[in-house]
Amino acid sequence: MPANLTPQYFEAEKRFKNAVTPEEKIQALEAMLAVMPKHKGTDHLQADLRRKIARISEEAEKKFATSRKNFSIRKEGASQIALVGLPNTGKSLLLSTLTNVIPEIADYPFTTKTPNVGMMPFENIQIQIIDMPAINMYESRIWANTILRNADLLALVVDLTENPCRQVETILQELDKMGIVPDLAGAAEQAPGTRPRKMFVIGNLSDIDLDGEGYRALSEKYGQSLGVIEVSADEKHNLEELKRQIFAHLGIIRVHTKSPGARVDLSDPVILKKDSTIKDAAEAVHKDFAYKLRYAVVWGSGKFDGQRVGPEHVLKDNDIVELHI
Ligand SMILES: Nc1nc2c(ncn2[C@@H]2O[C@H](COP(=O)(O)OP(=O)(O)OP(=O)(O)O)[C@@H](O)[C@H]2O)c(=O)[nH]1
Ligand SMILES: [Mg+2]
Repeated sequence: MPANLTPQYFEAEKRFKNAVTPEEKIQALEAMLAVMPKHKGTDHLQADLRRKIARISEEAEKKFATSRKNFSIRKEGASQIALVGLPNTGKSLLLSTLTNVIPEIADYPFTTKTPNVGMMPFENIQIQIIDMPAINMYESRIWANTILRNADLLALVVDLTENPCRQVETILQELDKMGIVPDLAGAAEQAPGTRPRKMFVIGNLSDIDLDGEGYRALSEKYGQSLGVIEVSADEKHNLEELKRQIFAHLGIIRVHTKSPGARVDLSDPVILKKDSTIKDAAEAVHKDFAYKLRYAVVWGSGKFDGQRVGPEHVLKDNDIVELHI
């Protein structure tokens, strides 16, 4: 099938060839992707462009890392989530209310120039939160490309009073340019070269979405596919529920392992993917444990507490597991 590329595509390609800085190159490649007709005939070309964008970002990141700047943020705690959105939607205020970090917060757009990072306590774990510069901020492209491709969960933060559905669309378009697409259960196969990521929508400023119109529109359009929650960072409305939903979207479980006869420490669980087994838990404790394991005793997901189970037993959140080797 012919690709049928347009004159705009070739213009962007020319800009790419003349580009000097990684930012210019990435922007030109993103423009090529954006104007390219999307059909089977361009699948390979799309994948190729996305790979180039990823490669240039990674190279730039490496170069900066060896000088002084590091564009990736090392994961800490149980999971890493990034707050993504247009300017002035309250990302930085949300970070400061959910963690003990105090970033710059202001009523003018593009306040955040580089990511802010904090740890959010949730029950017996800590979740790392990254407050990103606005997604349409050209200077933060490399940050976005690096961090958003690797975060465990992207929270799309929108202002409920400013056409929130269109904001989600714009964010999804910007992410798509980086090859990042929503990881939807049961979705048709993803385009080649894309990076599926878990995402959900935070509708912020609910304190001024007085008739709830913004939230209603958002839920109707994205409630089923991505999931939507309304909050007010300013009035601290619905933040406890937000924490629970973040945990649920992460798709992780906490498992408390112990050796026979020892007491269980509930404050330091092993973090595993949902539907992990006893074998996975043993492996997470120590590489050798998985094949040395004879059996385990489980409290929580067993038929009864203290049930003896085999390595294939599927665990639930907050299970206590005694590993017998
Ligand atoms: N009424 C109200 N105002 C809010 C809420 N959340 C944030 N704001 C205000 O909105 C403005 C922008 O907040 P920021 O947290 O700086 O927004 P941001 O998304 O980080 O903005 P950028 O860094 O520019 O992308 C500030 O004046 C905040 O006080 C909210 O829930 N309700
Ligand atoms: Mg900010």
